[in-house]
Amino acid sequence: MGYTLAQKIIKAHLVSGSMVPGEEIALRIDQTLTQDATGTMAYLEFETMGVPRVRTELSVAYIDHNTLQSGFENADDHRFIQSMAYKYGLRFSRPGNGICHQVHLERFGIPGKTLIGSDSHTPTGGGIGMLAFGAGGLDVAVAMGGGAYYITMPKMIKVDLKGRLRPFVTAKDISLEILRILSVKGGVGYIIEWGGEGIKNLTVPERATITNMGAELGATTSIFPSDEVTRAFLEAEGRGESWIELKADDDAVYDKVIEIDLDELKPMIACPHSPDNVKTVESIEGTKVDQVCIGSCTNSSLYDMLKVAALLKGKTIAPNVSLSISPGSRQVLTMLADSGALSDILSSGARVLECACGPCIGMGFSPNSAGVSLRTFNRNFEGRSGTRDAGVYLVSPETAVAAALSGVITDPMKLGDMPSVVIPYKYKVDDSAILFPCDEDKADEAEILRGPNIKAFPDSRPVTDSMEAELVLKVGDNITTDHIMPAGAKILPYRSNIPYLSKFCFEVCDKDFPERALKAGQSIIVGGENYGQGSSREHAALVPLYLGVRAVIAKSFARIHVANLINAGIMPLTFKDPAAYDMLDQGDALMLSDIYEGMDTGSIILRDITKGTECELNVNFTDRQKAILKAGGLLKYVGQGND
Ligand code: MIC
Ligand code: SF4
Repeated sequence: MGYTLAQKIIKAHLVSGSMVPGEEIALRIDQTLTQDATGTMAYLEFETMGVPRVRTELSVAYIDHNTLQSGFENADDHRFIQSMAYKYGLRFSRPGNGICHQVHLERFGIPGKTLIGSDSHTPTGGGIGMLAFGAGGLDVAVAMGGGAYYITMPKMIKVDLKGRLRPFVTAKDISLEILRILSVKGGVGYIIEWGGEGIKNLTVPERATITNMGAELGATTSIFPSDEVTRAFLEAEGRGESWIELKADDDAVYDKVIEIDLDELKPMIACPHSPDNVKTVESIEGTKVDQVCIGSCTNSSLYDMLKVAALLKGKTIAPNVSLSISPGSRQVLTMLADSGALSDILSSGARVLECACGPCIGMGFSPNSAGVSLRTFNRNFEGRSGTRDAGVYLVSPETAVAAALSGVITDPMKLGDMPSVVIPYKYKVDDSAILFPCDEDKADEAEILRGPNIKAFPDSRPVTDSMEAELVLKVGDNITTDHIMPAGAKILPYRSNIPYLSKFCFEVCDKDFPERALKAGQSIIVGGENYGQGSSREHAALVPLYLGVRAVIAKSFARIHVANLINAGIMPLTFKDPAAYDMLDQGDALMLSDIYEGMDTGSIILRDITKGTECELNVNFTDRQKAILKAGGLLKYVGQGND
């Protein structure tokens, strides 16, 4: 039996474990990336581990999330990360150089290599055949130190693309279609491999849009083969020597195969407040639009921007619409400027923002109250835009332009003929905003610059054999990390200050939660399906830890969040019978006993002391995870000399 493409890369990087779905495997990691919103914490953790230099083939620290600098906090954190990169052997991508995933694809990604990044959209690298995973900062810190990355061996889905996209139907519509089919939890436990005749006509930036949004499916990662299209992209970036051919064996076996006929696909739109709330654009045409944002790591490539410029050329946006454009990288922006496309964008009335995440993570450009915002981004969770009652819709750049011009949601197929857009044969390569580290023999003298915004991270505690705790918060299905630990311009600068951040924990669901949790001392959270979906931010575990949360009991969890909980020493547990969820109420006193025995048998009894009832919980931990929980989190576990 042959191997799928992902299985081949896993096999080549396997450090321990067997490649049986559901088993724990450890992978050797070739490259890492961090961004600043998760990076400060990751580098503090790396520092604690006492490793003198990074041990990967390549590690890059990007600054792209917190670039507003509305106070000293961001600037201090940038300097901290820059000084860490210099001392410990990382490349440093300066603020303004672009969004980590876009820049990594352009300048560093290599087919067949493994990459982990402290950002959930790291699978963007799958667009050039990398096996790239989003991970918590601590897992990235461990990988930088040369440690393996532990995951559950995923099952394999193949998506077979047939036919060819029609004009105005795009890679983003393929992403939205697969979200419609599978939902935001449909990819959990799977790697998604894209193949079929239809991929031949998809450029690398289009493929990267698709692998990027695999994160929204909850997939472990997504990947395309490395073929002639990949070779052309790498050659255009002046990196043709990095290319190798990679594909699945002809007799590879997949657990699921999904077919999408590109000829039949229509422009799609994800409606508020979930990326899988997908409809055809034509079905909601006419809805008035207040704001349109084009950019983010999903749709900010040169190809996307050139299409946008061509569609805007000679036209003016509707008076009721505010349009923002954030090119994904300095390379994209420079080439837009050189080709004259930038002036087509500017003359339409668009506002050009920095090459950064910007509005995608609520760093500015929040919609007006109850506003309708169409965004080419990947997430439309409630409140993420910075405006609680805004309705955010996710669309392709083409659909975004159609709405910006007409002022209402409009099927882009009505824009007339699609102007032809040619991607240049060579990209303009300018790495002047990527700084090199110091030589290894100078590292001792290199100083780490720390600002007052950096506070100690919370002390985790070993899981005890029994515990009594209050059910301090009960929430429903699909709780995102944006619910647990919101981002946005007001809070994001405090990513290295857990005590301050804690004031905003679960703000979207329940403003009183932090105070109640602190009062309870030791507490448990109860959630529904897919708890912790979305971002890789380990703050969604570290902040609850600071507030005294010792366990989260849910119907099911998202992959990265469950790892972050364990790394923080918080037990993720699931209901044996999901109906037990209904019997628990906020405020109940709960009791877990014989936890250690339960870790071995796979189940423990939860007693509701208030109600005098009981239910059974699943305890699914590998031996390593049990040891991490008993040690009081991954940092302590590693500190004890373990891998
Ligand atoms: C996001 O898109 O939610 C983020 C901001 O990029 C996060 C990382 C973070 O919270 O810093 C992610 O996707 O992991
Ligand atoms: Fe940045 Fe948005 Fe991409 Fe997250 S999803 S990395 S915030 S652009």
